[in-house]
Amino acid sequence: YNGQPICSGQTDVVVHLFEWKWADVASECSALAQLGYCAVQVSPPQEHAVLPDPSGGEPPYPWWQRYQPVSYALDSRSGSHQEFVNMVETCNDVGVYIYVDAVIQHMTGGQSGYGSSGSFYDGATEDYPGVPFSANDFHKQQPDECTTSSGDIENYGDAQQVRFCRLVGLRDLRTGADYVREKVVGFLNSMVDIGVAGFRVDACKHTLPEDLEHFYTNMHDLPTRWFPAGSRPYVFQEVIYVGGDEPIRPEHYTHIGRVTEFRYSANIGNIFRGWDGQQLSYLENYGEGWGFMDGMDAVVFIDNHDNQRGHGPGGDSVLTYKDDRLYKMATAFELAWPYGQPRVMSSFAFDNTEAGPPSDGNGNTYDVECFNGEWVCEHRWRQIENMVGFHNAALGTGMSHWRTISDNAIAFGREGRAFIVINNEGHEVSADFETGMPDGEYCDVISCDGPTPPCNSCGSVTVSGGNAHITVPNDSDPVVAIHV
Ligand code: AAO
Repeated sequence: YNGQPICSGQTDVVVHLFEWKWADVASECSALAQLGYCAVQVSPPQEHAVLPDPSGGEPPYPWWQRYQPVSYALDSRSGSHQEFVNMVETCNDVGVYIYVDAVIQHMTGGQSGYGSSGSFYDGATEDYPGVPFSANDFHKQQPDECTTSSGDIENYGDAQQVRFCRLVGLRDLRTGADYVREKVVGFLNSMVDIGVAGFRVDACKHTLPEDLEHFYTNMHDLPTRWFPAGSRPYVFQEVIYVGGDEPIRPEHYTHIGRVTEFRYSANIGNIFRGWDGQQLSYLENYGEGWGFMDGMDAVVFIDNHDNQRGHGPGGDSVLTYKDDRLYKMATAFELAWPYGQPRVMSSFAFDNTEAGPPSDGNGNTYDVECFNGEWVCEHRWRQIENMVGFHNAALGTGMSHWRTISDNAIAFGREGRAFIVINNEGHEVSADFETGMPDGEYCDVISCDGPTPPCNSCGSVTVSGGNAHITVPNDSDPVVAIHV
């Protein structure tokens, strides 16, 4: 397999437009193309449970109802089949590709009802006529399958449970069976044929790599309307590992696709917060040097839709839009540092961790309006969107000119393509740097609209003989970043 992300042009940055409607994603794509984003990770597009009254006193229509498939009809809270097709075509036409969040290891919890496309389902009897799936298509409590008395995963230290029991009660598909495989492959191919270029595959820890490999190898080539003949869909897999001694690890999946590197997210929060004895100077070998997977196998992120709200792993250390100053600094590092494929999170604001996206009382999601207090749009914050340009200008080069100014102030370059200084000291930092950059004047892309002079009332850096004097004040954006 080839771990190269499918992108058009010199970029590999993914943005997760979490819970956006298809029509809004479609209208965003030309801006994303301008900014240099490669692809959009979209929320699960298949028919899902609709939960006006979830148990446990949770708010109506929680965001996670979309992780409970009812059928493979492309008709969801984000829009209809036709709106999905329009989005894929509109974005592909401007060279921004769609990566779908594929929920293929399970169906719903134990409740019954009607899905977002009107299909009946009954989790208790494992009946999903919209596919159709029935009881025989799900793992059972029997010696060669699920061995817990609850039928749920109780112990992540037991690989058999993790693969064959239910993840939080979600009906667990027999992904080794021919009929289930045929339906899952059919679902994936229905999207590939529309023009979807890649997949974030959900909950891979709970499926055997050989079953996933079957899905991947049986996908069609990407349509030649947009992609060179013979192009294969791109795949990255969600396998959570932050530490401990679980038997199932991300490295068990890297031979079939990239994998989300949760250690990156977990540790970067501690480093920028200065918790757990961490400091910025330790970033010098961030990546393999920290025991993470090979960077060519990794997808990296500061936060994701789970750990930004206490689902999955992580805890208080995870940085989110709520810690905006540290979040912008950490994201600048992520996009400047040559390790892994970077993903940028784009959130809706929340207080309740279970609440769905901004919507009316019937769970109909509102149109996106960035910065209105409800749609956060981190991917459009100047300090973040401009770092996409930095990332792309430096793509393919290694790290160079590392400098530890002090424990929490660092600088590094990218072999003459770019240079960044990050100051988390709590006071101004001012120093002479060897940057390796071609001589000239550069605008600081953190404070300026773009990299090219004149830098009107924003920061500029003059490089002479490869050297520059750079001052990073202790303000709301204590980062200076320049690139060719
Ligand atoms: C909802 C309700 C449930 C209900 C269920 C069925 O919340 O109460 O039982 O419906 O009716 C999302 C939500 C779930 C929601 C679900 C379905 O997060 O709350 O359930 O939709 O609506 C595991 C999986 C990982 C998964 C993660 C959430 O391995 O794949 O749990 N993420 C994906 C999605 C996620 C989605 C699903 C999967 C399901 O991104 O949004 O769920 O489609 C350990 C393991 C991890 C494990 C966590 C679970 O982590 O390693 O693999 O993730 O536990 O908490 C330390 C350790 C770390 C450990 C962690 C535990 O940090 O180092 O390894 O502690 O906290």
